[in-house]
Amino acid sequence: MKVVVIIPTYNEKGNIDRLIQILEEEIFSSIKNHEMYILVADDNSPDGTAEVVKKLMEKYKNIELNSGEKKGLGAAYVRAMTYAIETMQADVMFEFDADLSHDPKKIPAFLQKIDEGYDMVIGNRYSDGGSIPQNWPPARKAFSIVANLFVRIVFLRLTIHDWTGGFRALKKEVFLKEKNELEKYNGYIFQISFLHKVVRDGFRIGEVPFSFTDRTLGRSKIAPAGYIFDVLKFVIVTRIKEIIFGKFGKFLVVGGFGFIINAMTLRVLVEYIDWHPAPANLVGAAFAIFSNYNFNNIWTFRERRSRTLGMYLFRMIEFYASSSFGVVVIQTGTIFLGTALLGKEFYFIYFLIGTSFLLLWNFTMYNRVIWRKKSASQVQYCY
Ligand SMILES: Nc1nc2c(ncn2[C@@H]2O[C@H](COP(=O)(O)OP(=O)(O)OP(=O)(O)O)[C@@H](O)[C@H]2O)c(=O)[nH]1
Ligand SMILES: [Mg+2]
Repeated sequence: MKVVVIIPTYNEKGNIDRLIQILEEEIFSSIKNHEMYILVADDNSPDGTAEVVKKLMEKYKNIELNSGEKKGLGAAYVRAMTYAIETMQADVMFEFDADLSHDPKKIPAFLQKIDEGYDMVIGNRYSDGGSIPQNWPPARKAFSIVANLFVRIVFLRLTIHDWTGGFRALKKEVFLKEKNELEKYNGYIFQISFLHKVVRDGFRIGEVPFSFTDRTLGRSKIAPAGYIFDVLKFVIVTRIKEIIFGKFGKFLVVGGFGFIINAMTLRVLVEYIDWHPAPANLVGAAFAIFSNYNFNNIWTFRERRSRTLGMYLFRMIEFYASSSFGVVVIQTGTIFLGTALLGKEFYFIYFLIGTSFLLLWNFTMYNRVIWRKKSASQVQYCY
Protein backbone atom coordinates (compact mmCIF):
# COMPACT_ATOMS: atom_id res chain seq x y z
CA MET A 1 0.00 0.00 0.00
CA LYS A 2 1.05 3.57 -0.58
CA VAL A 3 1.38 5.33 2.76
CA VAL A 4 1.70 9.13 3.07
CA VAL A 5 2.82 10.59 6.39
CA ILE A 6 1.27 14.06 6.49
CA ILE A 7 3.16 16.57 8.63
CA PRO A 8 1.39 19.91 9.14
CA THR A 9 3.81 22.74 9.79
CA TYR A 10 3.61 26.31 10.89
CA ASN A 11 7.01 27.73 11.81
CA GLU A 12 8.67 24.37 12.37
CA LYS A 13 11.97 25.16 10.67
CA GLY A 14 13.92 23.92 13.71
CA ASN A 15 12.12 20.56 13.85
CA ILE A 16 11.27 19.48 10.33
CA ASP A 17 14.80 18.72 9.19
CA ARG A 18 15.52 16.39 12.13
CA LEU A 19 12.14 14.71 11.97
CA ILE A 20 12.44 13.94 8.25
CA GLN A 21 15.95 12.55 8.71
CA ILE A 22 14.68 10.22 11.45
CA LEU A 23 11.71 9.08 9.37
CA GLU A 24 13.79 8.45 6.27
CA GLU A 25 16.87 6.92 7.85
CA GLU A 26 15.55 5.06 10.87
CA ILE A 27 11.90 4.26 10.29
CA PHE A 28 11.06 3.93 6.59
CA SER A 29 14.08 1.75 5.95
CA SER A 30 12.65 -0.89 8.28
CA ILE A 31 9.21 -0.96 6.61
CA LYS A 32 9.32 -3.44 3.75
CA ASN A 33 5.68 -4.12 2.91
CA HIS A 34 4.53 -0.54 2.20
CA GLU A 35 5.70 2.34 0.04
CA MET A 36 6.38 5.22 2.41
CA TYR A 37 6.01 8.91 1.46
CA ILE A 38 6.02 12.23 3.31
CA LEU A 39 3.78 15.20 2.61
CA VAL A 40 4.52 18.43 4.44
CA ALA A 41 1.43 20.64 4.72
CA ASP A 42 2.91 24.06 5.29
CA ASP A 43 0.90 27.25 5.64
CA ASN A 44 3.46 29.61 4.12
CA SER A 45 5.38 29.66 7.41
CA PRO A 46 7.21 33.00 7.73
CA ASP A 47 10.25 31.26 9.27
CA GLY A 48 11.06 29.53 5.97
CA THR A 49 10.01 25.97 6.85
CA ALA A 50 9.18 25.38 3.17
CA GLU A 51 12.74 26.23 2.11
CA VAL A 52 14.11 23.55 4.45
CA VAL A 53 11.60 21.05 3.03
CA LYS A 54 12.56 21.92 -0.55
CA LYS A 55 16.20 21.14 0.26
CA LEU A 56 15.21 17.80 1.75
CA MET A 57 13.17 17.07 -1.40
CA GLU A 58 16.37 17.18 -3.39
CA LYS A 59 17.89 14.52 -1.17
CA TYR A 60 14.83 12.30 -0.72
CA LYS A 61 12.53 11.60 -3.67
CA ASN A 62 9.56 10.47 -1.60
CA ILE A 63 8.76 13.91 -0.14
CA GLU A 64 6.19 16.42 -1.41
CA LEU A 65 5.25 19.86 -0.20
CA ASN A 66 1.69 21.20 -0.14
CA SER A 67 1.60 24.90 0.68
CA GLY A 68 -1.44 27.05 1.34
CA GLU A 69 -2.90 29.96 3.19
CA LYS A 70 -3.01 29.65 6.99
CA LYS A 71 -6.53 28.80 8.10
CA GLY A 72 -5.79 26.43 10.99
CA LEU A 73 -4.72 22.84 11.60
CA GLY A 74 -7.99 21.24 10.41
CA ALA A 75 -8.01 23.22 7.17
CA ALA A 76 -4.38 22.22 6.53
CA TYR A 77 -5.24 18.53 7.06
CA VAL A 78 -8.29 18.62 4.77
CA ARG A 79 -6.24 20.29 2.05
CA ALA A 80 -3.30 17.90 2.49
CA MET A 81 -5.37 14.71 2.67
CA THR A 82 -7.18 15.72 -0.51
CA TYR A 83 -3.81 16.28 -2.15
CA ALA A 84 -2.38 13.00 -0.84
CA ILE A 85 -5.28 11.03 -2.32
CA GLU A 86 -5.74 12.91 -5.59
CA THR A 87 -2.15 13.68 -6.49
CA MET A 88 -0.08 11.09 -4.65
CA GLN A 89 -2.62 8.20 -4.85
CA ALA A 90 -2.33 7.51 -1.12
CA ASP A 91 -4.06 4.41 0.25
CA VAL A 92 -3.23 5.18 3.88
CA MET A 93 -2.38 8.53 5.51
CA PHE A 94 -0.79 9.45 8.81
CA GLU A 95 -1.45 12.56 10.88
CA PHE A 96 1.89 13.37 12.45
CA ASP A 97 3.10 16.50 14.32
CA ALA A 98 6.31 18.16 13.20
CA ASP A 99 7.64 18.91 16.67
CA LEU A 100 8.88 15.38 17.51
CA SER A 101 6.12 14.91 20.09
CA HIS A 102 4.95 11.77 18.33
CA ASP A 103 7.13 8.72 18.58
CA PRO A 104 8.10 7.76 15.00
CA LYS A 105 9.09 4.27 16.17
CA LYS A 106 5.40 3.54 16.63
CA ILE A 107 4.61 3.99 12.92
CA PRO A 108 5.08 0.25 12.13
CA ALA A 109 2.66 -0.64 14.95
CA PHE A 110 0.01 1.64 13.39
CA LEU A 111 0.57 0.01 10.00
CA GLN A 112 0.33 -3.43 11.55
CA LYS A 113 -3.18 -2.53 12.78
CA ILE A 114 -4.13 -1.18 9.35
CA ASP A 115 -2.93 -4.48 7.87
CA GLU A 116 -5.10 -6.32 10.39
CA GLY A 117 -8.15 -4.55 8.96
CA TYR A 118 -8.62 -1.48 11.14
CA ASP A 119 -9.85 1.57 9.18
CA MET A 120 -8.35 4.13 11.53
CA VAL A 121 -5.67 3.77 14.20
CA ILE A 122 -5.26 6.40 16.89
CA GLY A 123 -2.32 7.05 19.18
CA ASN A 124 -3.33 6.60 22.81
CA ARG A 125 -1.70 8.69 25.55
CA TYR A 126 -4.04 7.67 28.35
CA SER A 127 -3.91 3.91 28.86
CA ASP A 128 -2.09 0.65 28.12
CA GLY A 129 1.32 2.23 28.66
CA GLY A 130 0.67 5.49 26.78
CA SER A 131 1.53 8.71 28.61
CA ILE A 132 1.59 12.49 28.62
CA PRO A 133 4.78 14.37 29.65
CA GLN A 134 5.64 14.35 33.37
CA ASN A 135 6.86 17.91 33.17
CA TRP A 136 3.60 19.42 31.92
CA PRO A 137 2.20 22.00 34.32
CA PRO A 138 -0.61 20.53 36.46
CA ALA A 139 -3.26 22.64 34.71
CA ARG A 140 -2.30 21.30 31.28
CA LYS A 141 -2.14 17.71 32.54
CA ALA A 142 -5.53 18.09 34.17
CA PHE A 143 -7.10 19.61 31.08
CA SER A 144 -5.70 16.93 28.82
CA ILE A 145 -6.98 14.09 31.03
CA VAL A 146 -10.32 15.68 31.95
CA ALA A 147 -11.09 16.77 28.38
CA ASN A 148 -10.62 13.25 27.06
CA LEU A 149 -12.64 11.72 29.86
CA PHE A 150 -15.39 14.27 29.27
CA VAL A 151 -15.57 13.47 25.55
CA ARG A 152 -15.61 9.71 26.23
CA ILE A 153 -18.41 10.01 28.75
CA VAL A 154 -20.60 12.51 26.87
CA PHE A 155 -20.28 10.58 23.62
CA LEU A 156 -20.78 7.28 25.50
CA ARG A 157 -17.64 5.89 23.83
CA LEU A 158 -15.46 4.72 26.68
CA THR A 159 -13.47 2.32 24.53
CA ILE A 160 -11.76 5.15 22.66
CA HIS A 161 -9.25 6.74 25.00
CA ASP A 162 -7.62 9.59 23.11
CA TRP A 163 -9.93 11.98 21.27
CA THR A 164 -7.75 15.07 21.08
CA GLY A 165 -4.43 13.67 19.93
CA GLY A 166 -2.97 14.15 16.48
CA PHE A 167 -1.07 10.89 15.93
CA ARG A 168 -3.29 8.77 13.68
CA ALA A 169 -3.33 6.55 10.62
CA LEU A 170 -6.37 6.15 8.40
CA LYS A 171 -7.40 4.55 5.16
CA LYS A 172 -8.31 6.93 2.36
CA GLU A 173 -11.93 5.65 2.37
CA VAL A 174 -12.38 7.06 5.87
CA PHE A 175 -11.38 10.56 4.83
CA LEU A 176 -13.37 10.46 1.59
CA LYS A 177 -16.53 9.46 3.49
CA GLU A 178 -16.21 12.32 6.01
CA LYS A 179 -14.54 15.02 3.93
CA ASN A 180 -17.62 17.13 3.19
CA GLU A 181 -18.53 17.34 6.85
CA LEU A 182 -15.02 18.32 7.94
CA GLU A 183 -14.61 21.50 6.02
CA LYS A 184 -16.08 23.68 8.75
CA TYR A 185 -13.66 22.45 11.45
CA ASN A 186 -10.63 24.55 10.62
CA GLY A 187 -8.75 24.51 13.91
CA TYR A 188 -7.64 21.88 16.42
CA ILE A 189 -11.27 20.81 16.96
CA PHE A 190 -10.82 18.96 13.66
CA GLN A 191 -9.33 16.03 15.62
CA ILE A 192 -12.37 15.41 17.83
CA SER A 193 -14.95 16.12 15.14
CA PHE A 194 -13.25 13.85 12.62
CA LEU A 195 -13.00 10.97 15.08
CA HIS A 196 -16.60 11.48 16.16
CA LYS A 197 -17.83 11.06 12.59
CA VAL A 198 -15.61 8.03 12.00
CA VAL A 199 -17.03 6.36 15.12
CA ARG A 200 -20.60 7.33 14.17
CA ASP A 201 -20.22 5.71 10.76
CA GLY A 202 -19.05 2.41 12.23
CA PHE A 203 -15.48 2.34 10.93
CA ARG A 204 -13.19 -0.07 12.78
CA ILE A 205 -10.91 1.86 15.11
CA GLY A 206 -7.72 0.56 16.74
CA GLU A 207 -5.39 2.15 19.28
CA VAL A 208 -1.61 2.19 19.71
CA PRO A 209 -0.26 3.46 23.04
CA PHE A 210 2.63 5.92 22.89
CA SER A 211 4.45 8.38 25.14
CA PHE A 212 3.90 11.96 24.06
CA THR A 213 7.09 14.02 24.43
CA ASP A 214 7.11 17.76 24.81
CA ARG A 215 8.44 19.87 22.00
CA THR A 216 11.94 21.20 22.66
CA LEU A 217 12.12 23.60 19.70
CA GLY A 218 9.67 26.12 18.28
CA ARG A 219 6.46 27.42 19.79
CA SER A 220 3.15 25.74 20.47
CA LYS A 221 0.40 26.95 18.11
CA ILE A 222 -2.52 26.01 20.28
CA ALA A 223 -4.49 28.75 22.13
CA PRO A 224 -5.66 26.91 25.27
CA ALA A 225 -8.64 29.09 26.27
CA GLY A 226 -10.17 29.12 22.78
CA TYR A 227 -9.53 25.40 22.41
CA ILE A 228 -11.20 24.50 25.71
CA PHE A 229 -14.25 26.52 24.68
CA ASP A 230 -14.33 24.85 21.23
CA VAL A 231 -14.12 21.36 22.79
CA LEU A 232 -16.96 22.01 25.24
CA LYS A 233 -19.13 23.62 22.57
CA PHE A 234 -18.55 20.89 20.02
CA VAL A 235 -19.15 17.99 22.38
CA ILE A 236 -22.26 19.44 24.05
CA VAL A 237 -23.90 20.76 20.86
CA THR A 238 -23.18 17.53 18.98
CA ARG A 239 -24.64 15.36 21.73
CA ILE A 240 -27.79 17.50 22.08
CA LYS A 241 -28.33 17.34 18.31
CA GLU A 242 -27.87 13.57 18.37
CA ILE A 243 -30.48 13.23 21.10
CA ILE A 244 -33.01 15.59 19.49
CA PHE A 245 -32.61 14.36 15.95
CA GLY A 246 -31.80 10.78 16.86
CA LYS A 247 -34.21 7.96 17.61
CA PHE A 248 -34.90 9.19 21.11
CA GLY A 249 -36.03 12.62 19.86
CA LYS A 250 -38.24 10.97 17.26
CA PHE A 251 -39.72 8.74 19.96
CA LEU A 252 -40.64 11.85 21.93
CA VAL A 253 -42.18 13.61 18.94
CA VAL A 254 -44.14 10.53 17.84
CA GLY A 255 -45.23 9.79 21.41
CA GLY A 256 -46.20 13.44 21.99
CA PHE A 257 -48.34 13.47 18.86
CA GLY A 258 -49.98 10.21 19.95
CA PHE A 259 -50.67 11.75 23.34
CA ILE A 260 -52.47 14.72 21.75
CA ILE A 261 -54.62 12.38 19.63
CA ASN A 262 -55.42 10.29 22.71
CA ALA A 263 -56.32 13.33 24.84
CA MET A 264 -58.45 15.02 22.16
CA THR A 265 -60.46 11.88 21.39
CA LEU A 266 -61.02 11.31 25.09
CA ARG A 267 -62.33 14.84 25.63
CA VAL A 268 -64.56 14.86 22.55
CA LEU A 269 -66.17 11.51 23.49
CA VAL A 270 -66.67 12.48 27.14
CA GLU A 271 -67.68 16.12 26.71
CA TYR A 272 -69.81 15.96 23.57
CA ILE A 273 -71.13 12.39 23.36
CA ASP A 274 -71.20 11.79 27.07
CA TRP A 275 -69.21 8.55 27.07
CA HIS A 276 -67.70 7.12 30.21
CA PRO A 277 -64.00 8.16 30.36
CA ALA A 278 -62.69 4.56 30.51
CA PRO A 279 -64.07 3.30 27.15
CA ALA A 280 -63.49 6.79 25.67
CA ASN A 281 -59.80 6.41 26.60
CA LEU A 282 -59.61 3.00 24.95
CA VAL A 283 -60.83 4.50 21.67
CA GLY A 284 -58.41 7.46 22.02
CA ALA A 285 -55.53 5.09 22.77
CA ALA A 286 -56.44 2.92 19.77
CA PHE A 287 -56.15 5.99 17.49
CA ALA A 288 -52.90 7.02 19.19
CA ILE A 289 -51.37 3.56 18.75
CA PHE A 290 -52.33 3.67 15.07
CA SER A 291 -50.63 7.04 14.69
CA ASN A 292 -47.52 5.92 16.64
CA TYR A 293 -47.20 2.73 14.65
CA ASN A 294 -47.35 4.50 11.32
CA PHE A 295 -45.03 7.36 12.23
CA ASN A 296 -42.51 4.96 13.73
CA ASN A 297 -42.74 2.82 10.65
CA ILE A 298 -42.17 5.61 8.13
CA TRP A 299 -39.94 7.87 10.23
CA THR A 300 -38.28 6.61 13.42
CA PHE A 301 -37.40 3.19 12.04
CA ARG A 302 -37.52 4.14 8.37
CA GLU A 303 -34.58 1.91 7.52
CA ARG A 304 -36.40 -1.15 8.92
CA ARG A 305 -39.92 -0.28 7.78
CA SER A 306 -42.41 -2.94 6.70
CA ARG A 307 -42.09 -3.37 2.98
CA THR A 308 -45.06 -5.60 2.22
CA LEU A 309 -48.73 -5.24 3.16
CA GLY A 310 -48.60 -8.57 5.02
CA MET A 311 -45.63 -7.46 7.11
CA TYR A 312 -47.21 -4.06 7.75
CA LEU A 313 -50.43 -5.68 9.06
CA PHE A 314 -48.63 -8.37 11.06
CA ARG A 315 -46.42 -5.85 12.80
CA MET A 316 -49.38 -3.57 13.46
CA ILE A 317 -51.18 -6.41 15.26
CA GLU A 318 -48.01 -7.14 17.23
CA PHE A 319 -47.73 -3.46 18.08
CA TYR A 320 -51.34 -3.27 19.30
CA ALA A 321 -50.87 -6.47 21.32
CA SER A 322 -47.73 -5.24 23.04
CA SER A 323 -49.25 -1.83 23.73
CA SER A 324 -52.54 -3.16 25.07
CA PHE A 325 -51.40 -4.19 28.54
CA GLY A 326 -50.12 -0.70 29.31
CA VAL A 327 -53.11 1.03 27.77
CA VAL A 328 -55.86 -1.23 29.14
CA VAL A 329 -54.54 -2.13 32.57
CA ILE A 330 -52.33 0.81 33.51
CA GLN A 331 -53.70 3.88 31.72
CA THR A 332 -57.41 3.05 31.37
CA GLY A 333 -57.33 1.18 34.72
CA THR A 334 -56.20 4.38 36.46
CA ILE A 335 -59.04 6.33 34.81
CA PHE A 336 -61.54 3.62 35.72
CA LEU A 337 -60.41 3.50 39.34
CA GLY A 338 -60.28 7.29 39.66
CA THR A 339 -63.77 7.81 38.27
CA ALA A 340 -65.20 4.85 40.24
CA LEU A 341 -63.80 6.07 43.53
CA LEU A 342 -63.90 9.85 43.13
CA GLY A 343 -66.39 10.53 40.35
CA LYS A 344 -66.07 11.60 36.74
CA GLU A 345 -65.46 15.30 37.33
CA PHE A 346 -61.65 15.16 37.28
CA TYR A 347 -61.35 12.34 34.72
CA PHE A 348 -58.71 14.26 32.74
CA ILE A 349 -56.41 14.34 35.78
CA TYR A 350 -56.72 10.54 36.08
CA PHE A 351 -55.91 10.33 32.38
CA LEU A 352 -52.72 12.36 32.93
CA ILE A 353 -51.73 10.24 35.96
CA GLY A 354 -52.47 7.01 34.04
CA THR A 355 -50.46 8.24 31.08
CA SER A 356 -47.49 9.01 33.37
CA PHE A 357 -47.63 5.44 34.74
CA LEU A 358 -47.87 4.21 31.17
CA LEU A 359 -44.73 6.14 30.22
CA LEU A 360 -42.84 4.54 33.14
CA TRP A 361 -44.07 1.13 32.02
CA ASN A 362 -43.08 1.73 28.42
CA PHE A 363 -39.72 3.11 29.42
CA THR A 364 -39.01 -0.02 31.48
CA MET A 365 -40.19 -2.22 28.62
CA TYR A 366 -37.91 -0.49 26.13
CA ASN A 367 -34.91 -0.93 28.41
CA ARG A 368 -35.54 -4.44 29.65
CA VAL A 369 -37.26 -6.06 26.70
CA ILE A 370 -37.34 -4.13 23.48
CA TRP A 371 -33.87 -2.59 23.43
CA ARG A 372 -32.39 -5.78 24.80
CA LYS A 373 -33.80 -7.90 22.04
CA LYS A 374 -33.37 -5.22 19.40
CA SER A 375 -35.55 -6.99 16.87
CA ALA A 376 -36.79 -4.72 14.14
CA SER A 377 -40.48 -5.17 14.82
CA GLN A 378 -40.29 -5.09 18.61
CA VAL A 379 -38.31 -1.92 18.61
CA GLN A 380 -41.34 -0.12 17.24
CA TYR A 381 -43.48 -0.59 20.33
CA CYS A 382 -43.48 2.84 21.74
CA TYR A 383 -46.87 3.59 23.11
N1 LIG B 1 -0.14 23.79 8.42
C1 LIG B 1 -0.47 24.11 9.68
N2 LIG B 1 0.08 23.42 10.70
C2 LIG B 1 -0.27 23.76 11.95
C3 LIG B 1 -1.18 24.80 12.24
N3 LIG B 1 -1.33 24.86 13.59
C4 LIG B 1 -0.52 23.91 14.11
N4 LIG B 1 0.12 23.26 13.12
C5 LIG B 1 1.07 22.13 13.24
O1 LIG B 1 0.35 21.09 13.90
C6 LIG B 1 1.23 20.38 14.74
C7 LIG B 1 0.68 20.44 16.16
O2 LIG B 1 0.73 21.77 16.64
P1 LIG B 1 1.38 22.15 18.08
O3 LIG B 1 1.54 23.61 18.16
O4 LIG B 1 2.59 21.30 18.28
O5 LIG B 1 0.20 21.73 19.03
P2 LIG B 1 0.29 20.82 20.31
O6 LIG B 1 1.15 19.64 20.00
O7 LIG B 1 -1.09 20.58 20.74
O8 LIG B 1 1.01 21.79 21.35
P3 LIG B 1 2.48 21.62 22.01
O9 LIG B 1 2.46 20.37 22.80
O10 LIG B 1 2.65 22.82 22.83
O11 LIG B 1 3.46 21.53 20.91
C8 LIG B 1 2.59 21.03 14.60
O12 LIG B 1 3.32 20.30 13.66
C9 LIG B 1 2.27 22.42 14.11
O13 LIG B 1 3.30 22.99 13.35
C10 LIG B 1 -1.74 25.51 11.14
O14 LIG B 1 -2.55 26.42 11.29
N5 LIG B 1 -1.37 25.11 9.89
MG1 LIG C 1 3.08 19.83 19.61
